[in-house]
Parts: sequence; C-alpha cells; structure tokens
Amino acid sequence: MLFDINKKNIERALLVFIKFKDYKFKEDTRPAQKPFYEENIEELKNLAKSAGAEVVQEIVHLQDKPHSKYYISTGKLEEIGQIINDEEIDILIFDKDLTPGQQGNLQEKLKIKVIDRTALILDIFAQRAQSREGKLQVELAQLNYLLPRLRGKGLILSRLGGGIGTRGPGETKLEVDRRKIREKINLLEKKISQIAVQREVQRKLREESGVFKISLVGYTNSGKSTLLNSLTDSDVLEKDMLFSTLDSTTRKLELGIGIETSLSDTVGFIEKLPHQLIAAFKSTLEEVIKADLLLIVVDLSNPNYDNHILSVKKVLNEIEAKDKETLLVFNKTDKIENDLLMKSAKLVYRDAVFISAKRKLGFEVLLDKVREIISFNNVTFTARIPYSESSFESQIYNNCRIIEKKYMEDCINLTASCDYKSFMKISSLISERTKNIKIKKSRMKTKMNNSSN
Ligand SMILES: Nc1nc2c(ncn2[C@@H]2O[C@H](COP(=O)(O)OP(=O)(O)OP(=O)(O)O)[C@@H](O)[C@H]2O)c(=O)[nH]1
Ligand SMILES: [Mg+2]
Repeated sequence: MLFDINKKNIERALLVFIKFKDYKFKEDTRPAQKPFYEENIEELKNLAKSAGAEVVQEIVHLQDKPHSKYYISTGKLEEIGQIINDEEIDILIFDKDLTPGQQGNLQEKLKIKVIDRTALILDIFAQRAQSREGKLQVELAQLNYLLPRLRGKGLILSRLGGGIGTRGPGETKLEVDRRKIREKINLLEKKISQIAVQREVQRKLREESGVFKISLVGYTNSGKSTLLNSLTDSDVLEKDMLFSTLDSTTRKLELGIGIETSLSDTVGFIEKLPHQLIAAFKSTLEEVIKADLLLIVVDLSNPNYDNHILSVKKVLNEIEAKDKETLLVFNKTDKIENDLLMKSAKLVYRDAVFISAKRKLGFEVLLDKVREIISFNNVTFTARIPYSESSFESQIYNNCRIIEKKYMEDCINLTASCDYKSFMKISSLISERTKNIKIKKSRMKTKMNNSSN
C-alpha cells in the first residue's frame, strides 16, 4: 500500500518550502521553539513519510512573491529540474497549497508528479480510512480536491503514474473522468448524509439520556487514543504515526459522581487541516461540536507544542466549537527530562493538567478537574413544560435558579440555571419519566478559567 502502484518502489520525494520576503517569524522566542518554517518543514517531512515517500531533499527558497504561473520563481525551477534529474526524483511536494493551474503548469514543465500539502494529507487519510463512513468521507474530500484539477481529457496525474495523490481509500485508484467524478460526488454525498442521519439519531438518544459528553481533541499523535484506552480500558489503535485515528469511538467513563459520562476519541488536527476534509468529516466532527467538554490533548515532549495548541484552537474555530468548555491536558510527561520545560509550561498554562497517558500518571488530578467542571460549572437551559406535566416544575424550582418564566398557550417556558451535575440529574429524571418536556441547554458558564488563552 505504501508503494507506487506502477513502479513497485517507494516514491523519491523532493520537498519545496517557499518563504516570502515579508515572512514573519513567530514572536515567541523561547529557546525550545524552532523558527516556524523549520517546524513546517519537519511536519511536511513527517507527512511525506507517513504517505510512504522517501524524502530525498528539502529546498527552502526565499522569494518576493508567488510566481503567477509556477508559484516558485523560474530561476529556482531550473535548479529543481536539475535536482530531479540527478536524484531521480518521482514527486515534488509543496508545503503551500498550489492553484490547480500552478500545479498543472509545474507538472507539464517538470514532467513529474507535483502535489501540495493538501493532496498529501488527503492521501494519508485515504490510506488510513477503515470504516465505511471514513472511506466515503475521504473519497468525497479527494474528489472535491481533484475536480478543479482536471485538464483536457483527464487528470495530468493519471499520465504520471499512480502512487501518492492518485489512490483512493482502500486499493482503488481515483476516478479521473470529470463526468464520472461529478456523479460519484453526488452519490457519496447522498450516502454520507444517510449515515449522518443514523449518527444523529444515536447522538440524540445519548443527549436525551442526560449523558455528559467529553471529547478528546488535539494535534495528531498527541496521545488521544492512548488516553481513551488508559481511562476506559479500551483498545483503539494507538500508534506513532500521523492520523492513526480517523473514526470516532465513544466509551463510557466512570467518574463515580452519579452522572453518566462518555469519552470520545476522534480524528487528530493539524495546522491548516484541508477544508475539503473538514467539510467531508462534518458528521464525525459533530462529536466535537456536540460535546459538553473538550479535553485538548497536547504532546508536551514536542518542542512545538505552543504552535500545536494554536492550530487546534484554529480548527475548533473553523468547526464552530470555539466557545466550548475546554481543559488543556499536557501529555507524555514521562518523556520530559528537563525540569525547566515542565515548570515553564506550568507557569504559562496555569490551569492545565499534566499527565502521561501511557504510564497512567496524573490521572487523579485530571479526573478531579473533570468532576469539578461537571459539579461546579453553571449551565443555563430552557424547559418547555406542557401544563399536563407541571408537576415537574418543582424539580427545577428545587434545584435551579429561575431566570425567567413565561406562560405560553400550551406550555410553561422556564429559563433557569444551575450547576452541571444538577442539570444532568434533572434532564435524566425527566427523560426517564416523560417525552413531553423539551429541555434545551443554551450555554455553560465556566467558574474556573480552564486555559490561559
Ligand atoms: N512516552 C509516551 N508516549 C505516549 C504517551 N501517550 C501516547 N504516546 C505514544 O504516542 C504515539 C501516538 O499516540 P496515539 O494515542 O496514537 O495518538 P493520537 O493523538 O490518537 O494520534 P492520531 O490518532 O494519529 O491523531 C503512540 O506511539 C503512543 O504510544 C505518553 O504518555 N508517553
Ligand atoms: Mg488516535
């Protein structure tokens, strides 16, 4: 699977990273942080390796502005042509997104396959997809990416052999006929929306049963699946590679406070997650959007953890989950030998918790903090109580602060607030006894400040 389908050997890759003259270095100059572009190169290298390529060389080039036809300046392009010949390069991988035109022009000029970071990430997802839904989602994202890149009769990529950027989920090769792609996109969208309906039904059931939902989010490879496994005795795949998890898994988490709690593991994030993927994975990412609490898992042993936190927050923004209750969980503390690093992280992120998912260290502090969030944070909600069910009103009066009460034609509308624990108890009591009362949680207000920024 990691091999070029046609040549039966690993593709030799040349990575290209272009900096522009107005390039801004990150303001944070703590010694542990590498310049931003070095981190980008490191990450692109890891991505290329994850897709099964052998990284032969990286090129960092400084130029004034993007070249309209090739993105990279023509002078540098000549040099790249030489390297391609000398080093027998099969594939050129750009760190930045190329326009379909630039990608086509480069391929015509260099006569090898040229892809960008987005295509690379899509390729990795295509190789990792396991579930039916995951495969459909990845294929949809790939086809949406390919459609504007078709030229003339077919995709230029198809003339340049198989391998990275041309394979679909499983062993199939991607379709390259424009009309067939359109039909396939329609079909995939239909299938995905059918699955999304089933998923929504399951989620509604969980919501109505008053389960407190926690989702693990974080940069890829930060240890989310390991944490899920350690906390819930599960066996989700945990592996030292990028994007090992694509599907979400939900397990029961025992907190011993009389509230049912679920913990969900999901796809890892990365800086600039391709928008085609976010769109295609919408229903999987709903697990994150609908969660009551997000544990942001951060790999403390990665020197760029600060940037990873920022990237995760950016993605949360994009999927409209930025106002969620969050708790920063620094993982892999067992790998930290430098006391100073730990101290400085603790100073900057005062409300974060520090754990080792692998060695099960720091779990009590983590779970206590989760219990605290459930028990002491305020939630505001609205309940529509039909007059026939008005005996339930007292439950709310006894446990909550009433903000507003409105008499409607067929019901009483109560807006109230209380701590999360009471809210979960009331909503599960009501859902056990009647289907007629509708409760809608509007917001959760944090009493503690859980993250420093
Ligand atoms: N030393 C150490 N390694 C850990 C710890 N937690 C996770 N790892 C390792 O980190 C690697 C990635 O772990 P995963 O749990 O697969 O990470 P993930 O966040 O689920 O990754 P994706 O699903 O790819 O996004 C694996 O090799 C784990 O064994 C930890 O606390 N300490
Ligand atoms: Mg995982």
